[in-house]
Amino acid sequence: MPRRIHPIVPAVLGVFLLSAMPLQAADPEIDRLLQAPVGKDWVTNGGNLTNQRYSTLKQIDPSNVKQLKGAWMTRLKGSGYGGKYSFEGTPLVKDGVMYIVTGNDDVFALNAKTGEFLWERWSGIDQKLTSVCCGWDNRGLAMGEGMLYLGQLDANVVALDIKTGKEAWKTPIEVWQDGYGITSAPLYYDGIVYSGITGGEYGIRGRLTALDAKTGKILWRFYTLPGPGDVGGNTWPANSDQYMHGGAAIWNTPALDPQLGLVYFSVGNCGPDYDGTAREGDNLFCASVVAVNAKTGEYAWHFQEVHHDIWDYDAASPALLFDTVIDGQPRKGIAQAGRTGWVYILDRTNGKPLVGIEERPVDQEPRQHTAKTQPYPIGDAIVPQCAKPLEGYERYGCIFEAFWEEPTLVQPSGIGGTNWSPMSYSPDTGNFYVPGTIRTSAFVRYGDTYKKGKQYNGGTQAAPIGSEMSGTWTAITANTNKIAWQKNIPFRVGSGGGSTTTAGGLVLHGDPGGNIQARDAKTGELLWQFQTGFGVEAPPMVYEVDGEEYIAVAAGGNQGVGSANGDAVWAFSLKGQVNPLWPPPQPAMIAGPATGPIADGVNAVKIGDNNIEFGYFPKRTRVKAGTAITFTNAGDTPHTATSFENGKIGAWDTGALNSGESKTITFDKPGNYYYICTPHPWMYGQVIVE
Ligand SMILES: [Cu+2]
Repeated sequence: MPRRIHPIVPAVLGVFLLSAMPLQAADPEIDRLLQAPVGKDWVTNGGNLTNQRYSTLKQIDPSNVKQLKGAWMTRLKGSGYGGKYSFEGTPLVKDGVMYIVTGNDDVFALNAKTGEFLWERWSGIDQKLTSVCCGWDNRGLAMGEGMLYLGQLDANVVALDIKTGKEAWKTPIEVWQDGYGITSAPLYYDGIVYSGITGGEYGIRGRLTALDAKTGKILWRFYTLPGPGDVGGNTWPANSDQYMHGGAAIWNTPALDPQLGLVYFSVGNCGPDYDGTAREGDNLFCASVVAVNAKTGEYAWHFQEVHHDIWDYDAASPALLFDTVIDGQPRKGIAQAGRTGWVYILDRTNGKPLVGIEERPVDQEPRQHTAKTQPYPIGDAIVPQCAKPLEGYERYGCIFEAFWEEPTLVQPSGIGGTNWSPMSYSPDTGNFYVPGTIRTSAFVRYGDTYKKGKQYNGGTQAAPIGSEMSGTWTAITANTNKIAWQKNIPFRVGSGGGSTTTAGGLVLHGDPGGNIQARDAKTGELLWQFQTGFGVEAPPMVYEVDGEEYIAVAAGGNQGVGSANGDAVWAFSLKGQVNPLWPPPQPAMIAGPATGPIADGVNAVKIGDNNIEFGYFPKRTRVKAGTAITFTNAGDTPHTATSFENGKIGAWDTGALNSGESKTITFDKPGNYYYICTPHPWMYGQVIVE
């Protein structure tokens, strides 16, 4: 029987014991690729265990990148093709075969040289899930032991035979009806599959789950919300079960250091998102980077980026491991790009800041139990961190500005900064390549009661009608946390596809307007772009077949950004012959419903119709004074139509409408009435009353 490591053995000793044992890896080849620099194959979501998304291939470089054309483009038979989906998966490639998962959790194997279908596995997932907070998506796959691994929106982890796509095992790690789901790509290493979990908007108890790769048996769970007596348990109110509903989801693939024996992951927002009244304390491990023993799940260290989060400031982007030199000393680093707009750079042996992070006093709101101080990394933020004044709004401020029930403008919004999107790291330049969103939110608190499986937000945050939204691409130098270069761009990419970088000296990334783009890693200069025909909101990856280098990316839009939906995978090479497509409709750069046609005299508004889920139809309607308008939820998840006037909400409100429910509101006075959906505050509608 294998020796069981007693939980009180410190992590560092546990590692010693493990490395002293002569272990036979379950899949030596995949384990070797996972620990090596990425070359011909790309076998895990972040490229290898570091999540650096750095490829050593260099056939394509700044001198020839302009010649790139499509080698092939394959439409995935309508999988994930509908307005409720986002296409966020990174393809994996091994031995000339590409594997890709769509927002419907369907998996396809393609010939990586030609794009031809080899097999397909349709998830058959329940189309009536009510636990999907923010669009149907899946960020990718893992592989090992002759299987592919994926997490599904219905909270199952599934293993497929890599040769046929046939299901090998399926393990529910939770119950979707209770608000749980999986959007992250799992990580495979040394016989274990690691999976995150979603539900930060549903009052879940977040965790990392480790499963036996062969059988799917759950080996251990590390709860991101500690109970009484656990490390961090004293950061929740005593004699309260609030920690059981505090969110702290894991959106992304962990990173893993085999030498240190630690697995690292970023942890999402606290629940209820915008209401801190019932959760006095720092609320670990919300908005944190956490390290645990990779074999046992024992706590090793944590770093909290936002104490007592009330702004939805998740740590959502994947944690990234890198090595650097500071003051002449080689250091083992870990970095995470937060929604706050900062990159947090830490020592991965102990979680202590590597460049420097200061605790500074911040604005206070006693009713929210705001933390007295917040961590301010030394260095540069990748987006502005102060909201501009706006007519109609009395309260505005910088990051960590506290709020109560009066609308308060804060930038970055809770969307980021950097949202789920991965940054990349080039050991050649020593830079991180960080996607950023510039967007201001009007935060309001209103309180909520926990009900199992229901949205549990306690407030909302919509961007003011007419406010500008854009983005940045920034190179941040890893050993100084300073900007090496920065480019302002028209679209929000902080929740877009993130970046990938190469030894050829390129930074590759998508664009919500439909292009895949290549920049010079040293200068940020845009060297090449190619119109794919759909919003590119997934991370590119790089591989080689028969001596030829390819760049591949999924192109299928993002419902939160409003970029064009699709079901395409593109691969590019220097010998490619396929030409670009026409540009799709562009996503909004101004918040609100104020584009598109006005429906005259329409007194019935459907919510979530046509498989779009997160929208109103019509978005704008014009009626005579005294008209009663009926709002009907034709979607699957509960929605509201809630009045939104200069950030104030609820002058009129349908309340939460379940699927099929309606509510009628009579508009007596002429005027212009904007509204939002409070749990999905990127949904806007407008009623013009004459
Ligand atoms: Cu909604």
